[in-house]
Amino acid sequence: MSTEEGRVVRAACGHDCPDTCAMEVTVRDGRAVKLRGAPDMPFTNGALCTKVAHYLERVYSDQRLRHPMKRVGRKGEGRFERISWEEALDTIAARFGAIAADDPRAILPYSYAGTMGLVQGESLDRRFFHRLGASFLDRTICASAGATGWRATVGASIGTDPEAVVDAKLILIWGANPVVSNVHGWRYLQEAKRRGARLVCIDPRRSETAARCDLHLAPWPGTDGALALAMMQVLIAEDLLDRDYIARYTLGFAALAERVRDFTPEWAAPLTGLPADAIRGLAREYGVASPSLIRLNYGLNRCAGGGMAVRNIACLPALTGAWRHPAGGALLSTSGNFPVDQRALQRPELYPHADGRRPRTINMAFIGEALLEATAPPIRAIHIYNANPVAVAPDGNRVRAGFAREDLFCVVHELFQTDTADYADILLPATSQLEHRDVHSTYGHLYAVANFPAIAPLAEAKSNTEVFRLLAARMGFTEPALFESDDALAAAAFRLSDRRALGLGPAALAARGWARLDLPQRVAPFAEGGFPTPSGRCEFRSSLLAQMGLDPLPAWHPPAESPVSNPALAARYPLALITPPARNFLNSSFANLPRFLAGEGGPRLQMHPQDAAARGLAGGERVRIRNDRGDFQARLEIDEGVRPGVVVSPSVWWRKLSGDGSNANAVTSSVATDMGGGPTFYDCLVEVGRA
Ligand SMILES: Nc1nc2c(c(=O)[nH]1)N[C@H]1C(S)=C(S)[C@@H](COP(=O)(O)OP(=O)(O)OC[C@H]3O[C@@H](n4cnc5c(=O)[nH]c(N)nc54)[C@H](O)[C@@H]3O)O[C@H]1N2
Ligand SMILES: Nc1nc2c(c(=O)[nH]1)N[C@H]1C(S)=C(S)[C@@H](COP(=O)(O)OP(=O)(O)OC[C@H]3O[C@@H](n4cnc5c(=O)[nH]c(N)nc54)[C@H](O)[C@@H]3O)O[C@H]1N2
Ligand SMILES: [Mo]
Repeated sequence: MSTEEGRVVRAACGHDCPDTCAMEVTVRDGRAVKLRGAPDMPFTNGALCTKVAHYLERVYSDQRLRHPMKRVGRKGEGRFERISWEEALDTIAARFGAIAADDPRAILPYSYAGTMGLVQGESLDRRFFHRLGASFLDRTICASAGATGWRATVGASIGTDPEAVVDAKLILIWGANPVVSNVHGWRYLQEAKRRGARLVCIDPRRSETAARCDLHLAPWPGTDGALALAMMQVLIAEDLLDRDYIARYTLGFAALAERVRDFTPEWAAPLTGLPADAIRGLAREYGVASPSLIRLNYGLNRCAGGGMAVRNIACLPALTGAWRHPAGGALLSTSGNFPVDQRALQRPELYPHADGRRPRTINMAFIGEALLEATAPPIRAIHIYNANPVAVAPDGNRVRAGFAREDLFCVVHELFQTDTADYADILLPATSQLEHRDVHSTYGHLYAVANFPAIAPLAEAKSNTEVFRLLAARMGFTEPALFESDDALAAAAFRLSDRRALGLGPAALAARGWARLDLPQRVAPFAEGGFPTPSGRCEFRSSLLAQMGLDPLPAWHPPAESPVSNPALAARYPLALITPPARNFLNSSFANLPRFLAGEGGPRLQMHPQDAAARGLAGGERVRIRNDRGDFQARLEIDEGVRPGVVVSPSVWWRKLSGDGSNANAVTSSVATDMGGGPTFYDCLVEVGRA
């Protein structure tokens, strides 16, 4: 396509966000001059968020890494010297080769969702590390607790069609902040509101979303599981049920009824900090409204009971039969609708199972511990791409200590010199989304989106796939799978034999840049059961959890750190800290660029006036937030919208740009969630004082 302004290239926003926008890039004389949301893509609807609307500032930032470098200073100091790609690749191949000769499991790939693309995110990189026999990485840092709780109940990451929600009459927005973290999804929720839906937000603070809802309930963090149990108790005790739906399409109702009998609103009130009447009122409203929708999100899975909380909530629409309606039910993620061909992309058979070694898996959420404590074998080399663990991983001071190990060989492949990049031995320049090929599924809607390179790689930047192809050659590997082109990888991304992928072939995607899954419009996925669980039913009694040795029934898993569950700790650190995404950042991405730093203005801590008065603190003061794990500083904002006892610090700041060399993850803990081995970012007691 071409206009008088230049050539128009189809692209996808690569960032970790449920909206996965389709974009159009206008290119003139080899330079991207304009970028906009694709007007023809229904979910994107021609609009981009506050960050990606300015994506060209990121692409052409003078902070971009332009050539490979090697470390000349101490680890973490961030002093580097330019080298050639030849030298960089030779150095990496030599080190990886020597370590692999001993035990390849001492090498660890570390990546997350810097780009969500199936090609640049999870294809050749996996093939390369499989062939090498490196340790596996369990990618748990965001969603694994909630995803497991959801899977145990519903079967797969499938829920209400986000475009169908406009006809809902009651919407519970639960542990989600779509105004900030799912803006395009928010448009549909707003449309529902315009058509008369009542919106209820369940969030410990009056978030940007809560402020726009009809009702805001502010529970203590990490107690949503108790709230959902009490709602079930009311629904069952007051017979606000769809008995026909329960009989036909669910498993274990009698056991569930028995289980929740004592979980009354009066039981949940002191745990959640919500009045029993408010809980009962919510349950009654939920029990009669139709269609009713729960938009939950991963905000509520970042606590010790996060898996069970999501599981308990996921039971609710099966009790009321809300799944019968296209606009009803619940939505956590849509990713399970996409027939992504992971075996074809990642080629697990390249792993040298014949060498007699047991594969070893490292949990990314606890990388600090792994670097400091893993034995058999210790981690001797780490290759980081699509991630910034020194800023985003919990218990950050331990993470830093792990990366500071002089004997650790650290490769970082990045667009920018992040906190993590400062610890690199070899630092490689990466391409932006406009400079490489990709194809995307998503977790927030039902469209696949293609990404074509609009411009040539800047300076000496190379894409992830290109680096792994070059490294494979340097290592002397010869398997053709290690050298496939990006187009070939993109073509392998979806199982085209799956009827849902009818329109996702490479030619179809290239033609328009995006395509909807071949599902009926406004589909109600579980209107007639068909849950992708082992029983085919919504499992109140979960066979998956039984198999994992966990309680097969909904249960109460308290937070690790709260006044009720840990009074001794709360005596020293009485405030619960949550650190949700800042509107101007995307995790730690964008948090180095002038526009977005100015937008945030500096690290902030929001506190209820009552808590501030008790500490003699005033708005605007610089405060220190601390616990036994560490501390960080922020400017205090007095905010009536925060639940007393809770403090909020929008995140994730780069440590080196925060003013005190620290950030919120200096205090977050390395306790794991009840399911899925996830981190517990929002399960964190602190005390706050003047800096
Ligand atoms: N602008 C922007 N958008 C983003 C991101 C970003 O960093 N910036 N990050 C992206 C990523 S990786 C993800 S995973 C998603 C995250 O987006 P969401 O899944 O929406 O999760 P959070 O923003 O972490 O939390 C949502 C809300 O949950 C609240 N919350 C915290 N603890 C609890 C709790 O225990 N119970 C309840 N009920 N609520 C709680 C928080 O105050 C917050 O307002 O957003 C994506 N979109
Ligand atoms: N305290 C606190 N901590 C959190 C959270 C929180 O809410 N509070 N949220 C957590 C969540 S939900 C998540 S998902 C994680 C996110 O953690 P990460 O996935 O590590 O996300 P980012 O911090 O955005 O870092 C991604 C990096 O990848 C780089 N990148 C982008 N594209 C490419 C590419 O094509 N190639 C290469 N080589 N690099 C690329 C970017 O420049 C960026 O520096 O953070 C978690 N940390
Ligand atoms: Mo995330």
